[in-house]
Amino acid sequence: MNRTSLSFIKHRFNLAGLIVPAISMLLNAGSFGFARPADSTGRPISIIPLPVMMTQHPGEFVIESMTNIVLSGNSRDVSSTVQYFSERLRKAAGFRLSVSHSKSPRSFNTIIVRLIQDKRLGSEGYLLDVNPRAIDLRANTSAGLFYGVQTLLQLLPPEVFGNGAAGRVRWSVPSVSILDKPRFPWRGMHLDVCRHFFQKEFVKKYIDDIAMCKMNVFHWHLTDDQGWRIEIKKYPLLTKVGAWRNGSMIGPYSDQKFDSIRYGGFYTQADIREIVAYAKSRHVTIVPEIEMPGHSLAALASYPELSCTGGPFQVSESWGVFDDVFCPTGKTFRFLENVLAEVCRLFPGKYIHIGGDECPKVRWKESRYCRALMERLKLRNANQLQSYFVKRIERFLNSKGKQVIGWDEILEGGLAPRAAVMSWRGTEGGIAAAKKKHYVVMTPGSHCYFDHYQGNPEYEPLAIGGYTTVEKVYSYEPVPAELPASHAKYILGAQGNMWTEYVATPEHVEYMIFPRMVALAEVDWTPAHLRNYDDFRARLIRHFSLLDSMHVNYSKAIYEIQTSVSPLSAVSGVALKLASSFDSTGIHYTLDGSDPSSASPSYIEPLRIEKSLNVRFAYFGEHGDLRGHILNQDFVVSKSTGRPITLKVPPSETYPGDGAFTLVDGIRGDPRHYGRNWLGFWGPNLEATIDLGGSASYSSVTVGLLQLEVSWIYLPKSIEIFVGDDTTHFRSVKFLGPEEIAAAGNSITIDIGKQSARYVRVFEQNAGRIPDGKPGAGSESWLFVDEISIN
Ligand code: TNX
Repeated sequence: MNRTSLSFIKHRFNLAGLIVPAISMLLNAGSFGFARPADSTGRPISIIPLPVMMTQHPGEFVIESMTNIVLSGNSRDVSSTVQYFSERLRKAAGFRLSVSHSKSPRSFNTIIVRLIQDKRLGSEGYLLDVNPRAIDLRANTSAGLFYGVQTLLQLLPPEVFGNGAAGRVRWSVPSVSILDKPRFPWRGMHLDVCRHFFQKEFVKKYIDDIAMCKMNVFHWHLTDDQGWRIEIKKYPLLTKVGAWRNGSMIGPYSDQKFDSIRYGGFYTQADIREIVAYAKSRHVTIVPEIEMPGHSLAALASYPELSCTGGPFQVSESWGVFDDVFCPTGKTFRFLENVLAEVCRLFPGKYIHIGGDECPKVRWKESRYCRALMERLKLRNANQLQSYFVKRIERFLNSKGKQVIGWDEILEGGLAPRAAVMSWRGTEGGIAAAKKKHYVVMTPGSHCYFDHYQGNPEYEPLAIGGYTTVEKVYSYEPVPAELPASHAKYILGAQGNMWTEYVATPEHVEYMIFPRMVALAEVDWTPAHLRNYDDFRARLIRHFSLLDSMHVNYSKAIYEIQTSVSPLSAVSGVALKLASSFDSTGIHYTLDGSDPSSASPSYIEPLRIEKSLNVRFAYFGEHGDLRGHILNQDFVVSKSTGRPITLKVPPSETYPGDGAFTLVDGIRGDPRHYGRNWLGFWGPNLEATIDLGGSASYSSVTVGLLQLEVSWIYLPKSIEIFVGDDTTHFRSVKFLGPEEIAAAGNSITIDIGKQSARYVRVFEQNAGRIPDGKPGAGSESWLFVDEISIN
């Protein structure tokens, strides 16, 4: 594992900004706004992604078994789209529509589908007109017709996405006129099938989900350290050896626990052809990714001679970044070219993704061969050697008529002449590439990583870290403000990435991508000035019923209740404020540890917490239905709770909690999530002084403890408690050394004899430099502190 634990924590677990500030967006003055048009049943029209232009007219068209679909024009592509539509209707409604061809179709009880030529629509746009007599769908291309059909389906009752269990439904479509087309040409979703493998059937379902969102690129991450997933005829060991590992990491990375269950799988070339054809029928282009030079342990385990050291290697059971990577020898290039030649034959799309991310240069620097090569090629550093690597592969792929795309590390050491860049470590890489007139796909970790948490980690399945809500995804603007307008055209669009270290099942993948992918779809499709989060959210809630019809396992984190705690004045205790971005009266709570229902008290004002207790709360809809999870917060109230507190040295900006108050807010930190209930000190000692306001008597101090060596977090070397009647004179009442601290569990109660001084000072000595042989050896260690209770 080479990614230092520190940066891992820093980037993945910084939950300090747990409450995402509401984006303020201007409401557009067009036909959309908060008051959305409704159909004759009162059902609001709500299409995601929001179309460019839509006007509603009176009346509706009702599809029934006698409705006729007429194709005007004879394209085979048109009939495949029509088939897609009638097949959906057959499954949902149980009747099959008749399809005929005609140049001048009757305009009664008819759905007319035709190819036209209309400059406004581009290659993916469509026109959809619905009136009580006919539905008229037109586009320049079959892709445009396909997107028109997606819109038509969303105009129908949500049961149209189900498989017939709906009972009696009136298949009505409100009268509308829509002109629509996408903002960006690359509307992507990625799936990592290496960390966990997903069967062919699920890959197809994933492609369906992409298409339903009017997205059009499936980035298929096929090779990595933990598994090689694509059959290559010339190199059978890649799947015989490289597709299997002897175990997998279980639980959080910091646990370093593994099972010993052989795990793996791969797609045969026949599978791949089948999936490529399936994607084509949904107007989705597949971009395969073959990782190089890093993330290549599975290939090296199969063919160790492609490494710098000769191996042997194992397909990795652990997640992370590894030092053993492809060595830039003639043998390696021949191998990669042969592999890529087969890949090019399988995938008809223009782009081949060659990875390029997270490639440590350790082995190259150690290798005599690499040093000599660098000298011969007059390369000044190892980054330039990576650049040489990528350029050489680019030349090969260009010769096969393909374009290279790679993660933003391919910029380091010089970008290959025609390569496109996928910007994941923020947007800087994307901006730099676009300024150089290279095409860019935006996929910054901050907004587009769907392996991050989307709700409060305490209630979510284990994830890699981060915190990316639907609202945050929706707020993403793919064209960076810093980029000169003349270069905006180099931004191809945005893509959501679904890495699967912590995601092992199809249901879990769905949970992570839905509904964030729906938000990203609108970012990619809808003109920026039409986007409005409140309006989107209202449509999203209706979209949930569509996902319900499809039995998609989606997250309801948008209903999550945000909490904040503040001191009570004059007495020990805190006030707990609950907030929902929906009407807060939907929040119901209990204080006795039982689960709330819609009959429990409604939240009206902040709750006064003056003794230790368990508060449970949840959001309930108008019909008393639970939305999201029941949340649960323990409070430990003591004489210090809510009292004024000062710190001699502030905590690190990475773990600032809610400032000093975090130590007296009545909430213990969760040892599995270093979120806002912990303060982290990287190097310094803790010196906290609490003002009890006088007249209190007490005899013990309890502090929390956290030790997690992989994350560089160590217990304090010593703890000393002082008391004082003013803020300048303190006397020591207890000192604890390392043995006593180490013997305690995750908190320690320190007996200090009967005291009544107004001020209590807690001093914790940082453990200092990390010893040799431990992760992060030689660096400062972290001291983590949560609640200080005085009794
Ligand atoms: C970084 S994004 C990686 C992946 C991990 C991902 C987890 C990128 C190009 N590399 O190998 O799966 O973080 O979020």
